[in-house]
Amino acid sequence: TTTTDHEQPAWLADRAADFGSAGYWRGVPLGELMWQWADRYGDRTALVDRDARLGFAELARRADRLAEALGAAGIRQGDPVLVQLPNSWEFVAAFLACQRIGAVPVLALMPHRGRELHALAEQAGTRALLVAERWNDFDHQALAAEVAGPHPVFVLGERVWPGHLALGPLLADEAPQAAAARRARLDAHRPDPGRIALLLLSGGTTGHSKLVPRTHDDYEYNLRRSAEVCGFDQDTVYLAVLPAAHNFPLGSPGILGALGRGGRAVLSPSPRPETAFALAEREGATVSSVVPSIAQRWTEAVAAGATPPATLRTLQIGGSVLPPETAERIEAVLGCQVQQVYGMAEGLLCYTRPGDPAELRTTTQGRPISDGDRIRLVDEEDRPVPDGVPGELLTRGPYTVRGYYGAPAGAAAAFTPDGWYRTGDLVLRHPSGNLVVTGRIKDIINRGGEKIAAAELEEAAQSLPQVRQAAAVPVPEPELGERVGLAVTLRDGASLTLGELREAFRRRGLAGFRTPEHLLVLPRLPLTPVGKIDKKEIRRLLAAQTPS
Ligand code: J2J
Repeated sequence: TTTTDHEQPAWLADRAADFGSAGYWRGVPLGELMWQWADRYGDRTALVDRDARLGFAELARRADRLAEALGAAGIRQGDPVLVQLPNSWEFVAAFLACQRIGAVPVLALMPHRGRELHALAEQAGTRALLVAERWNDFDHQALAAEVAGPHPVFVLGERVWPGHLALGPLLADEAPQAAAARRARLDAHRPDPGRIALLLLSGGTTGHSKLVPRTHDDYEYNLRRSAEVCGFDQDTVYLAVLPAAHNFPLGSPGILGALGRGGRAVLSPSPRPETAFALAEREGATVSSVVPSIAQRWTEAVAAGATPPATLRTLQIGGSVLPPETAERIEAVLGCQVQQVYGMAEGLLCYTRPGDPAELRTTTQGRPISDGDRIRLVDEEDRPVPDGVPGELLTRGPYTVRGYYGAPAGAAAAFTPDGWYRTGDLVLRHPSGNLVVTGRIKDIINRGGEKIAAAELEEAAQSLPQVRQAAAVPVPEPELGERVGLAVTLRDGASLTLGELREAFRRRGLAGFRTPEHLLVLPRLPLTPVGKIDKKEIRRLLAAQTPS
């Protein structure tokens, strides 16, 4: 079955039957949640960004104003809205504005280019775009104009084109009376909390990128329970250095989890140690979340003489493998506790707990947040593996999806017929009950936590006139964990250098981080005994050619 924008997948009803009445869900749409925070925390600081400091009530008033403007532009409940904004208070306000009217933000990353945005817009059926005018020397407004078709484009920045809408004025604060009237008008159109609240980009599965439909109910539970498990409270100062479009900094517990507890979020435009440390120091950040490659960069900066932020108590690390020795070194050098996070946009979140002994913090990836989370570790035939043996992790639970949005080709393979999500991760159960991620079976490249589907790169490569066959594989590397490698066979008489390949990918509108960094030209691709492309052998060949 195909899900169109205003339809809700059938599995939502099944899951509601399982979890809706069991006390996990509260029936609170995220936009209403924002006002609950505002009523509770008032003028306390919610967000810090550059020189701006926004209180909880102010944030809600500003978001409401944009919410009404989105409505005036024709955006209705269930309408997907493509959001491509950098870490900023405007990102959070725009996200919450969407939530107020039940519009569904589709969270794109800043490095995404034409190829990715067109695909997202088409897959989701987006009805509007919210973008930055420029970012890192790229003209996002021009790209948005290309992608938008007849739909409105909202632009954050100074030089807004005629025909586009300026986001800045639509996020302006206003007098309490006008705000109260607007709040009442918006309350009258409360979105259904059982419906889709946001579409996250899946990094999870083999094949093409997919959109993960998270509902108000499941995401609110995800935030609330994560914040509880991580001990977030009113004194929490969360430093957001990963792109807020990712599930980890957005809601695990991240920005929204900190706000939900009356804490605050400090938005860093970059994870660079110079930028992040200075902000952390200025704002007294107590916790941040990063991928292992950033944690390592921070550690190296301190080892080279930088002063680590004195107030930082916890560094949450997830998104890709963190070797135990690295975890130990991070704790020793940065002087904070490592909290490992094994999570996924599809749902399931595991954290080591603040009280876990050092050995569990450094050698395991934690345990699930919910007693409603179900986990099976299985072999190739979906039979349970013995304890201590790695198996593929299958999961279902109160905040884990049972299908993708729009049922793209191949999406069904990621779920069992009875709705368990196949993570594609190999995991074993540590004697403590915590989980250890030992590897994966899905065909992706995990480049410093950014997931890249091999199939998409192969398709892009095979569309080049020089290329006959292509296979994308990870090339292991100490800095990012993995980089993008591509092995190709060429058409008769053709030649191809890495530089030409990268330029061709750029011209086809692929994000820089998805562009191959290693190229191997072969007379033929190695095959397994059953005649499939032997990616293991290709990985070996590429690693052998790459000095590390
Ligand atoms: C090894 N692999 C990991 C870990 C994720 C919190 C934290 C991370 C993500 C995330 C997230 C890993 N060790 N600690 O959404 O809210 C790999 C697994 C997993 C995939 C999910 C969150 N933590 N991974 O990384 O949707 O392969 O979510 O299935 O981007 O990342 O990727 P993604």
